Amino acid sequence: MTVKISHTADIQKFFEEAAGFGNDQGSPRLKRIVLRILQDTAKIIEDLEVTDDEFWTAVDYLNRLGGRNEAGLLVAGLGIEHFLDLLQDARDELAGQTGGTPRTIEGPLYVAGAPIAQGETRMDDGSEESVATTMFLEGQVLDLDGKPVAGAIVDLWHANTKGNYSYFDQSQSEYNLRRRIVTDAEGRYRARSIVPSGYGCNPEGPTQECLDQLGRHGQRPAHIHFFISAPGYRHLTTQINLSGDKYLWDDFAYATRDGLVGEIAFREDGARGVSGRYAELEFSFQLQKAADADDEQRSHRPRALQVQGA
Ligand code: MBD
Ligand code: FE
Repeated sequence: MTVKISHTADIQKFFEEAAGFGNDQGSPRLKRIVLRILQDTAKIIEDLEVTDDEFWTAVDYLNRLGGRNEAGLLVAGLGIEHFLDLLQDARDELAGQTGGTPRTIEGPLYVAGAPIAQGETRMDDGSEESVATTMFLEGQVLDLDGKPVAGAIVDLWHANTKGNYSYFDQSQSEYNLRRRIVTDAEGRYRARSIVPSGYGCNPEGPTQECLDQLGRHGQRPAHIHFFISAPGYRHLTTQINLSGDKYLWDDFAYATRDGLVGEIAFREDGARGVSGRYAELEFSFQLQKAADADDEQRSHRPRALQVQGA
């Protein structure tokens, strides 16, 4: 028989005490959230008859998840980060703040402080020259009327041919495949880089361990991340997910969306001054007007910052 006690006055009073409602110190906001976590955790334990062994397995899992720095990866894989996008989309719809390039998740692998270039740059350090396909990526930043936004910052990052990101992959050079490009007078940005491979969760890590239990893979299609910002415009966090990838519509992090598929074209005509096969990808972004100064900023999510020379 299922025993339930968490709804009783005694237990509710106990959780309120544990959440700090018996004192006037600390943060009322956090107290409210922690109380709800305690109440809902207790309900899950009761309703699903979670055993003590299951509970302590979960506690150990959280320790291992944090120890491997994978909390941000798990929330992406469980679709919570995508849910935040869907929730913001619904809020925007209600507020009439619509149009332009869709947002999609940032993911856990951004590093702040990438080198800044005017108009165009090269992103790769040449270390994969023998295995990578050179990619020419370009496009414009536009407003909702299709007018160019000059001086916008296109902050972009992507994986190498192994699906790994510099900084998190210590074998890569500092800021490899990470740049900020300031758009020119026509709102244009240009990058020479390499075609990225899709990302796969570490098969030995706690995120993949959970996904295995859910019968799911931990793969993402090849993709390129973007933060796009300009004075007077709403900050945009988005990605281009590459056409032709097996995982394009089977992304473990649910980031691929209509309007965010990049049609990558492979050529071999020598036109770009590279010998052999290379790729072209054109993708333009449309920004909404910012409602206020805060709208121009990305979220305050804690992010990695490369320490120069470290
Ligand atoms: C990635 O490269 C990524 O973009 C996300 C969302 C999760 C894991 C790795
Ligand atoms: Fe990524």
